[in-house]
Amino acid sequence: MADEKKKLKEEKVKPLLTVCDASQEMIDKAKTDGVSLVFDRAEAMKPCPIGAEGSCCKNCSMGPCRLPAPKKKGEGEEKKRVGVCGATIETITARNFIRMIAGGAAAHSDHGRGVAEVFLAAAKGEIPGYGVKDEQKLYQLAMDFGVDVENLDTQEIAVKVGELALAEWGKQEGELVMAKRAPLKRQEVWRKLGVFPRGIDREIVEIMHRTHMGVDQDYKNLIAQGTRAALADGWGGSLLATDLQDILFGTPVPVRGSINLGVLKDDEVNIIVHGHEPLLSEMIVVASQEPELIKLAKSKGAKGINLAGMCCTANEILMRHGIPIAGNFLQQELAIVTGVLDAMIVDVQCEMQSIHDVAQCYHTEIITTSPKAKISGARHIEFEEHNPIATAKEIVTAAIENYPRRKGQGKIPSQKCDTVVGFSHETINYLLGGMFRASYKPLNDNIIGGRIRGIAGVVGCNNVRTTHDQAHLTLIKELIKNDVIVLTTGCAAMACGKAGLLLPEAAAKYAGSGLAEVCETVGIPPVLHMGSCVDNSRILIAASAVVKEGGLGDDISDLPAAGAAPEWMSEKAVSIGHYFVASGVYTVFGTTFPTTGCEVLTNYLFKGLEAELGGMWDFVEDPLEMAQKMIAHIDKKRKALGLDKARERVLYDMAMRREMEAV
Ligand code: XCC
Ligand code: SF4
Repeated sequence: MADEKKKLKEEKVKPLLTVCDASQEMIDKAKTDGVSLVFDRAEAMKPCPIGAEGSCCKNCSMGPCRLPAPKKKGEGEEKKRVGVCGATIETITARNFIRMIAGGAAAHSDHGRGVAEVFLAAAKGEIPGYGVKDEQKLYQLAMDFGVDVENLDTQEIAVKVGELALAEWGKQEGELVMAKRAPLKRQEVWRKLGVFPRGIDREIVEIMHRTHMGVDQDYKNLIAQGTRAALADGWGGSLLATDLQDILFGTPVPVRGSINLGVLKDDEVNIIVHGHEPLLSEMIVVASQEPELIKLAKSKGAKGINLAGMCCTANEILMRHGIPIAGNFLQQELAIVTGVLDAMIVDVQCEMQSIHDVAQCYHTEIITTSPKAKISGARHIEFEEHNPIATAKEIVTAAIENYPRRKGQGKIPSQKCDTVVGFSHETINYLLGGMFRASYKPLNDNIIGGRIRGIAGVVGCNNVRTTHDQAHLTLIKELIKNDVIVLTTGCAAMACGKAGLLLPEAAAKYAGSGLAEVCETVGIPPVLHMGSCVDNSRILIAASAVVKEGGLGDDISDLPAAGAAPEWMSEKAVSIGHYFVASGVYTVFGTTFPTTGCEVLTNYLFKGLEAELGGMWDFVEDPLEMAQKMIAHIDKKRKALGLDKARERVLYDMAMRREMEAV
C-alpha cells in the first residue's frame, strides 16, 4: 500500500514535460549533450509555497514577513495574520497582486512608448525605411484624438497623432483617450467606480507608491488602483502599441505561415528573432532578403538566409510577412539545442538568461539589441532607432559570419505545421461582412441564432510548472467542440498553430457542428490568431465592436464571452487578465493563482468584483473543468440575453439534419 502510494507520488512529481514532439526530441538531445534546460532547473528547484500564494512581504527591511496560511482548516484562524508593521494578509496579498499588474502594465506600456517615439520620428521623416503603411487606420486614430483630418496632409496628421499619442503616457489628469473606444456603458462603470485611467505612467507609479511600506492598507482600495493601471495597459499602452504598429508596418490580413522547430534549415544561415517589439524585427526581415547579404551567406557555404521568430515578435512578423515561427516560450533553449541556430536576436521580455549558457554549448551567438535588456556575456549590438536598417544589416552579417562555426551535425526536428494567421479586428470585420459592408452583423447573428455559442479569448504563456502546451490545447479543443469560437494571442496562439488548430480544415475536425458550419461558410479556422500579447487589445476592440453591432446587450459584460490563460507565468498575464476582468469578462487562470494565501482577497477577486465590474477572476487547474466553467458562464450570459431558447432550437435542427443525412 505504502509502496503504491509512493509510486503514485513519484508519478505525480514526474508529469509529461511537453506534448510537443519536436520539443521532446530536443529535450532528449539536450540530455545527451549534457545541457541543462529550464525543465531541469524546475525539477531541481520547487517553487516557494509561501511566495506562490502571495503571502510573503518584502517591501521593507523589517521583514521579509512570511504569513503562511494555517496548515489545517480552523487551526490558528483566530490569530490574525499580520506582518511586523501590522499589515494584514489582505493588504500583503493585494499589494503583491497589484505589483504584478504594475510590472506587466509597465512592460507592455514601455513597449508602446517605444513604438510611439519611433512613430513620431518616422512621421517627421527622420527614419529611413519607416513611414505610414495604413492610412485608413491613421485617420481613425486621428479622429480619436480629435485631429483635424480635413485640412492637414497625411504627414502632418501623423505628426500630430504621434505627439498626442506620446502625451498619453505622461498625462496627469482627465481620461485616457483610447479608453473611449469601450462601450459607453462600460465607461460609465469605470467613472462610477473612479477607476477610469488618467495617464499610463501615472497609474503604474501610483501602484509603486501605494504599495510602499505604510501607505495604502485597504485591500479593496489597492485593487482599485490595480484596476486603473491594468486598464491603462489594455486600453492605453497596449492598444496604442498595436494601433501605431499597424499604421507603421501594416494592419495584418490573413496569411499562411508555418510553425515549430522544423522551420529551421540545415543548409541555410538560421536566424531567430526573439522578444516583443517589431521595431527591429521588421528591418531584420528586410535585411535578410537583401541580395548582397544573401550573396555573403552563399560565400560562406550556406544556401541562403532563413529567418524565423520566437515568442511575441514571431507573432508580429508572421502576421505581417508570413515569416515562420520556430516556437513559443519554452522552446527558446530548444532552438539552440538543434545546433543549427547561427544567431538568436533578442530585444525585450521573456528571454531567459539561460539562453546564453545553452549557447555556450553550441555555436549560437546571442545578440542583445535593447539598451534596456542586456545579458551578461552576450554580444550587444544596439538598435539604432534612427537607422534601423543599418543595425539590422550588421546583425544579419554577424549571423552569417557565425555560420561556418557550426560544430558537427545538428539535428532539426521534422515537425512543422501550416497555419493561417492575421485576424485583426479589421479583417474579421471584412471577412464576415465583405470589403464594402464590413460588419460584425453575421457574427452577432450567428451568436444570437446559436450556431456560435459564444466567444472565448485564450491567451498567455507557457509555464514550466505544467506540461508545455497541454492545457492550451485541451481547453481550446473542448471550447470549439462546444461551438465556442476562440480568439488567441501570444504563446497560446503558437501552441494552437503547432497542433493544426489555426487551419480552416480544423473546423471540420474539431469544432461542433454549429461553429464548423460558420467556419466553413466564411472559410476561417475555429481558432483565430489575433497576434502578440499587446494585441490582446485587438480582442477588446473586437468585443466592443460586437457590442456596438447590437443584439447582444450593451456592455462587454453582457456578451456570452469568457477569457483564460491556462499556462500563464508572466506579470504581463496578470495585467492582461485584470484588464479583461475590469472590462467585464469572466477570466480564468490555470497553474497557480497569486492570491490564494488570502481567502478574503481571493473571494473578492473571484466573486466580489462581479457586482462592481461585471467581470471576475477564477482559478481552475484542470483544463477540461476550466472549459466547463467558461461554457457555464457563456450559457449564463446567453440566458440573461434570452438566447438560451435559440440555441436549443438550432441544436435540434442540426440533429434533425444529421438524421436526414443518415437516411
Ligand atoms: Fe511571454 Fe509574449 Fe507570455 Fe509568451 S505569452 S511567455 S508573456 S511571449 Ni505574451
Ligand atoms: Fe513586513 Fe510590513 Fe515590512 Fe512588509 S512592510 S516586510 S509586512 S514589516
